[in-house]
Amino acid sequence: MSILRDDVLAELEAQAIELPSWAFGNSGTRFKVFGTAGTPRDPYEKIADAAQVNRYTALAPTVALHIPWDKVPDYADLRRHAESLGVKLGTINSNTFQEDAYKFGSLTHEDPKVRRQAIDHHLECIDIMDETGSRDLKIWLADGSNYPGQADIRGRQDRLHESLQEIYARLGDEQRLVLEYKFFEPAFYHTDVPDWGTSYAQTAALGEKAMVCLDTGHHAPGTNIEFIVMQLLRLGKLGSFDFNSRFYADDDLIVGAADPYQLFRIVFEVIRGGGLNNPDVAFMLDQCHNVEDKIPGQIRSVLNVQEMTARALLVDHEALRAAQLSHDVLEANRVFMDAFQTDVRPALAEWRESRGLPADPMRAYLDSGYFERIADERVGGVQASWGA
Ligand code: LRH
Ligand code: MN
Ligand code: MN
Repeated sequence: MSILRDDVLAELEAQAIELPSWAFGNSGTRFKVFGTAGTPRDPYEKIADAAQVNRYTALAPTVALHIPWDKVPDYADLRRHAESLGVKLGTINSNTFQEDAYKFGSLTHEDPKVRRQAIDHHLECIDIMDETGSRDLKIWLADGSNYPGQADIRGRQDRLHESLQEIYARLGDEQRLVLEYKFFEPAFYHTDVPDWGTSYAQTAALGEKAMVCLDTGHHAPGTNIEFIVMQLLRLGKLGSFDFNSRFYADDDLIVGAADPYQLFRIVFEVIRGGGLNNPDVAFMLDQCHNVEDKIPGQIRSVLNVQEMTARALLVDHEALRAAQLSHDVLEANRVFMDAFQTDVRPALAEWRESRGLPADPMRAYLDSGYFERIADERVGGVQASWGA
């Protein structure tokens, strides 16, 4: 008998993790971006690579786009391309952080002309969503300032609200806006949406179709992220995750690589709060593979999430609750740790095979010859990179 009960397997079978198109392009630090063989040259090739991840894991049925990085002349055609490869287009990410006009802000800018440009960009993103069939518009703003006194931080909140209101008004009935927060970078003194409280306040002021996006790499070291997850789920405002892991700042490393226990604790609160396989909560990756191969990096990522979900589903809630009620501190902690320390890998491998999937998706991909083929075929043209 497998250690994974049928109810656990049913949850795992329904699990879906969205991949970021930009994870397949080249990325790096401000010091160097290393090129790699076979790197996609356009959004079509990025989606083809993302489809490989889904093919071997059945965990990644959608791909998020970033505009303008993934700008194409015909989004309906891009959608058909994705669907022909067994995946769908997901969240549309706006981008107001790479144009000179936005040096001092976008949706919060003092100058109405710049705000107009930024709002129009978001309206264009919603037009794209109509064509791609996407539900979510994800907004992350680089807006902020570097020096105390440089900006009217209060006025910027008011302008942010006004700008968001105009964008919100354009959303269709089935569409949503998710507002991502980040405590610093690129601004080093203040950021206009630095924390979940600000994102909550701004989205609550808009209405039900506006939710918070929690990027796991966007908190100060030591932050209890699972507490935020619990609170946002309680408030019905957790719209999506950007999963990644970090050692220092916004490192965008493979989820579960730096602190698997933290990922376990986050997923535990997701389950506790009814967020697992809940259509209101989107699970996305937001990662960059600077030195490792990209498709295997994404395969490892979705498997890490699956593995930690399986472990979190194994927590014996009855025993945990009993220990909590009797204030048996050590027993409660033992029950929790017991699930975390369970090795679910053999049971997951067996279960995959029973569903016609490879027991080891990474091995199956590496043996498939796909990488050798794209390394051969994708010569000429310009490799896609984070930011292009
Ligand atoms: C900002 C961020 C945001 C962007 C992405 C490329 O740090 O997390 O989600 O869209 O990186
Ligand atoms: Mn993010
Ligand atoms: Mn980030």
